[in-house]
Amino acid sequence: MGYENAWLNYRRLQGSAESTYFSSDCTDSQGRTARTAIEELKRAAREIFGLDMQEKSGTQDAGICLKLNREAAAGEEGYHIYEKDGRVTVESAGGRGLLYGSFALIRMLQTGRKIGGADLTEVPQNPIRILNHWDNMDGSIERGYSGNSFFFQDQKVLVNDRTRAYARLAASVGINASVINNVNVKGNATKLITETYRRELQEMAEIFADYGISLYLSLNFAAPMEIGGLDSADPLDENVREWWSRQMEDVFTGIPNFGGFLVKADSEGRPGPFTYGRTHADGANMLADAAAPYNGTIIWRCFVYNCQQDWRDRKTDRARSGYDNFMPLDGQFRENVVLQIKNGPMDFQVREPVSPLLGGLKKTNQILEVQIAQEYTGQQRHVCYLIPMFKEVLGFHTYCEKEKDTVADLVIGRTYGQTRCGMAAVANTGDDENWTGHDLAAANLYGFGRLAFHTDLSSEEIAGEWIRCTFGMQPEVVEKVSRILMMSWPAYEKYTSPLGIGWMVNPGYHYGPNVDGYEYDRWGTYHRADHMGIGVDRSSGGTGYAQQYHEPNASMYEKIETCPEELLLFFHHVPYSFRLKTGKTLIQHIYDSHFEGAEDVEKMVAEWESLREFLPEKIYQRVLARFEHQKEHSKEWRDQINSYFWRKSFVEDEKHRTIY
Ligand code: GCV
Repeated sequence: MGYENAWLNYRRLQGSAESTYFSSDCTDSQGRTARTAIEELKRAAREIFGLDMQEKSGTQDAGICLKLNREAAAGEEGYHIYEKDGRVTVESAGGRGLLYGSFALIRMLQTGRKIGGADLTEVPQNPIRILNHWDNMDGSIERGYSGNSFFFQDQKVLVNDRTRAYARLAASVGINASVINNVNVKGNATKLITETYRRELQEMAEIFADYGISLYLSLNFAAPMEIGGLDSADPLDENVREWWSRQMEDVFTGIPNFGGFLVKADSEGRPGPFTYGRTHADGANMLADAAAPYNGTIIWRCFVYNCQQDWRDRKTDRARSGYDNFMPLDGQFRENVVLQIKNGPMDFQVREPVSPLLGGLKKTNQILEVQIAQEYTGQQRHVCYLIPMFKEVLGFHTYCEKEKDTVADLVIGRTYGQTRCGMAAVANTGDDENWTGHDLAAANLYGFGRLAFHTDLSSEEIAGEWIRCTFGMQPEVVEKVSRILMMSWPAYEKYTSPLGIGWMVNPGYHYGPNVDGYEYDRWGTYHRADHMGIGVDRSSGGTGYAQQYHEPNASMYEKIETCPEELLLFFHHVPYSFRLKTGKTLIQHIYDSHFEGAEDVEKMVAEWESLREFLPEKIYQRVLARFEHQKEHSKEWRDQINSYFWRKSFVEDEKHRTIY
């Protein structure tokens, strides 16, 4: 399928004074990313001004000069853009910085910022800014809502124009690493580390390297047995260790700019060190030792829990499992291991508390994992701009120290001085023409990159940039699309599962309402509703999960009175008659919230409909079709949930609206 250029869809600027800078460029760097930067500037000159940019050798007479200065204060990935006497300089200590600076310069044009007099320095805060693709070798994507994979098809690795287009998009927002295959590594994906796929992966890695992106792979912990002919994958077995050392040598020396591996072990049926009575530190360290000679990174996921739970058992709590499994190992991991921690303790619900591992672990490298694939947030059929959620997570005070204690401080390495740390997103792309299925879902991909670069950017700023780059600068469009984006996550929460309860979805595919879908299941995901009340008691009298936080968070969550209401039912079992701060009873809040959420969708649709004349018809229609579905589907959510609770509680809606 063809592809569009998403936010890199440059629009013509007629008669703009800025065009004079774009008549010529130069660089004193021989590096490949600087080369890419020059090509990107030329492309922008062509597409925005219709200019054929001339490349000069001297720095004196060029309009834009990319200057490599090993001493530059902005470092290897940061940049300083300044204009003086009609010339623009982009300065950095590294090729990546020159590339990011060039994209920033183009973004200035596309968002209407003046280049004349510019003096802008930006340094990415997170060292690792990585996308995790859950793409399978047959071309399907686990939790993919935008078509098929553009990395794999029919058990083959794809390398084509789209590979470069992807790398461009990712690099333009500062992504510097990408894991291309699913963390559930099975079948031929296990062989991605062997000769079988080496040539294609080399080609892909070369393209990625042009854009400053390191290729990563997910690996199968049982590979020594599945493809190595060994009878064990025990991380302390010498034969196993040697086998991994040989594999790592082949991969790291055979694939240019290879970054390392992502590992899901002992989780949801995947193999891991537990089989051999070993710890996750034993497992991760074995791989880390094998990767160390090449400065390779092992990213080890903390998504480890018992998925064979008995729903009758009220003491076992899935929310506790990340902390229970990994806290005892703090300080035992090698320097090139990074633990990747999902933002919440469960699994990417529309609202969860921040994982207590963030701020719990003090001597271990950490990456925050978020999901921009909208698995539980509308699957890219509903609009749900997730950057405000990520901002809340990043801004959360863990109280792990007296200062520099937010999640952002932790993952950028400000709290404990780590350099292998950062942010990961489960990606939302596929081979759909517009990359993300829902056009507005591209704001999450764009936004993740920008936020990982700069955790201080606000959700509104990011939305504004993305809208201007994607749709242009008409004030109506900027204002209304921004309003839609900003109200979308709260709306989704209101009509699906407010107050932190989560999980009321159809099992397996996780779409659409099903209040008891996961209630009598083995996955540890319960709401415990009865005729009197709802919620999970995670205080000391319940599962004790609230005590995994530092004070004062532990006490805040422990008590109903101080627990933030948006998480009330995550932490407490609450009677329907309980009065919230608004004075409403819990049951009335449930009814109101679902009616309100569905009304919010109608407002969003009306905003979109009023924009028809300002948008390309194709995009307008594409989004409208999704909105029409969302409108109907939000009513389905509203009616099913409200009817369920009315039938359970027998309490009438004070406003006597229709409940079935
Ligand atoms: C890739 C959830 C998803 C799974 C996913 C898993 C994970 O359980 O539903 O599809 O597996 O998370 O993050 O590993």
